[in-house]
Amino acid sequence: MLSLSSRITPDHLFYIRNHFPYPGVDVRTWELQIEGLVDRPIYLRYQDLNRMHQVSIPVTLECAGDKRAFFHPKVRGEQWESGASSHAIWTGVRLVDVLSFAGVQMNAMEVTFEGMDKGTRTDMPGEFAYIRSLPIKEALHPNILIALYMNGKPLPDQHGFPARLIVPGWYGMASVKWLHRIKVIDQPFHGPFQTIDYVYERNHSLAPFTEPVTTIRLNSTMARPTDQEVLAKGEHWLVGTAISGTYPVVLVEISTDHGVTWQPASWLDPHEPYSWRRWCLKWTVTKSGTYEIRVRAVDAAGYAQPETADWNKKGYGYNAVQKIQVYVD
Ligand code: MTE
Ligand code: MO
Repeated sequence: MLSLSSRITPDHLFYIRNHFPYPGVDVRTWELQIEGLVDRPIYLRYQDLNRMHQVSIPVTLECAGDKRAFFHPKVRGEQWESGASSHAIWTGVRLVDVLSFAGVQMNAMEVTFEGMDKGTRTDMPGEFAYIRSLPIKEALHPNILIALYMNGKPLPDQHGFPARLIVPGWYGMASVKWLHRIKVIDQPFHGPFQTIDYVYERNHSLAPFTEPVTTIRLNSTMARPTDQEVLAKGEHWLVGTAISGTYPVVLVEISTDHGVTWQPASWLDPHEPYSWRRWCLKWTVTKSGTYEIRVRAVDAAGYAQPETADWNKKGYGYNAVQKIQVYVD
């Protein structure tokens, strides 16, 4: 959710996405276990982590299902429009520091991250914990955090207290909350949260295929005005955000005439690698009527957002050029 006064989302507006009921964590007995293919399996208490070297990184989280409601044909799942993205400054210990301390062995292939929440699924029998993995190469990236603080305060319960993973640039599912176990393994992990969920699944008749959901796709979102809003004649500020998990976003363009002409928006924030960038454009409208406003972003590699989103069965990664309609009185 965008705040006009700050790049940071106010706590009460930060989106929340959980697969299971809250685990209820007692920090006095909580420990983070590092195990598997490591030379020294370790247990870290909250105080231990707090005594380690901390870094702060601004990171925007976006749910892979953000904007799912805009897919045609419709797909099942939470019918997010564009609210499932928020920005915060995360502070914690670098994952690579903890892994180096434990000593990752040569045959490591992936690292799994387990949350304390668990429950049942409708598509598979049994009880599951929320577990995700990262390839070892990704897991050793210095910007991945075991975050203890969000905007300078201990993580709120709903965002993963006492510790969560923050994987900058990836969709939100990778940032495991209520983290309590990290395990180094020598084979690919096949848990349901990365084999059934969070895969782009396309049923092309000849060659159906799946591909894991990873980094945030280039996207831009209009926050104001909202779709179907009624505006008075005169000056209006069009404002929104743009993001990409890979190449920097370099341009946001707006069209108020069905894509015939485009005008560049101005930036409200400097570029930062893992953060959304707020943009704005003043729009002066003198004639009443119905207007369609389009917004699209372009990244440093020259990619622009697609006209239509890449449809997939579970509705992840929607990033088509946004179109809204407003009425001017
Ligand atoms: N971690 C655990 N343990 N359990 C979860 O259900 N949901 C993931 C991720 N981490 C989840 C989790 C998903 S899908 C998203 S989009 C983000 O958390 C949302 O983080 P937030 O609720 O702090 O915004
Ligand atoms: Mo998500």
